[in-house]
Amino acid sequence: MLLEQDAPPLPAEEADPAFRADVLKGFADTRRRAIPARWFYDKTGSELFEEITQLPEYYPTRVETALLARHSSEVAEIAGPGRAVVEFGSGSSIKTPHLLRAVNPAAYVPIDISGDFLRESAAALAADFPGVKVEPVEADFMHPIDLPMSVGELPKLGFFPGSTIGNMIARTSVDLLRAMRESLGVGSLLLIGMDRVKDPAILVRAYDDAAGVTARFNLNLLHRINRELGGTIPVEAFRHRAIWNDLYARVEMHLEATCDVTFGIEGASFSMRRGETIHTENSHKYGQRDARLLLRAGGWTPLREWTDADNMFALILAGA
Ligand code: AVJ
Repeated sequence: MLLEQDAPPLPAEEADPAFRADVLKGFADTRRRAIPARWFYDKTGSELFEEITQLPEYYPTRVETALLARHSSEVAEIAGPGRAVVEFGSGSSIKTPHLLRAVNPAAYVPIDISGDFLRESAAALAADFPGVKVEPVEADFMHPIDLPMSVGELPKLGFFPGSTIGNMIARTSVDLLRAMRESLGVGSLLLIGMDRVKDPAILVRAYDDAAGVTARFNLNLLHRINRELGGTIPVEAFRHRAIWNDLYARVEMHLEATCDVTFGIEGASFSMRRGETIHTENSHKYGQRDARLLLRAGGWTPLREWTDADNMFALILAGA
């Protein structure tokens, strides 16, 4: 059982200034309160996300891992030997061994914003793949990245699994794809996972599971604000909501006030009426043609794609 009670707040100087800025700005816009999804992933949030990936309703991780196990050898045939595999937002790198085993790259460059996680999983992979030079880079992959000198000459295979691109609105996704093209260079490949548009009932269940794990994941953001920013948010006055927004083809997660509430965050006071929400995440879904168009808009040419029998999830290989 994970503990999410509010531990004593961190002294203000230890709080991440970017977190503070996003939260204060997010609560101040009373027309549309929103906090970027990246702030879900403190230690508890990362553990809860791992739990989400095991849920019966949350199909993306299972389906994508099966697709990788099944089709990595075809990726390897196209990529050829001696590439540098560059993984964006590697996190725990759980899906990577399938790809590395098949592609047998010269180097593996995991990029992640969270250094601790990054070094741990990089060390584990280095031990399992002694022939592969592992060069972790601690960086925010939303910006173009200078890759380590040692992989400069190698042709690249970018790897962006997990439908992470789904968290971004279209304009940001295109910016990211273009930044990746710049980081990896002409002649590189990109293997990307995207979640498909499907029956909204299946989608909503994947983000509102019966065991309530996703609800805890969402509500943990409020605990985190209380912990790290000295907030006084009454977390029990909020409930998790997952809705399908058909116009934008995305699942949205919100935190809804179940009664009128007033609370403080770092000296500022905020009020919400019952029924008002904080928008905490978008998870965009892509049809086959949507996915191809998005890639081309970002400067990538779709080369091959693989999907499961039920067309739940797609792995797409594109070239720059
Ligand atoms: C990690 C962004 C791919 O959108 O499916 C899972 C995050 N949020 N359940 C997703 C998430 C709630 C996940 N991504």
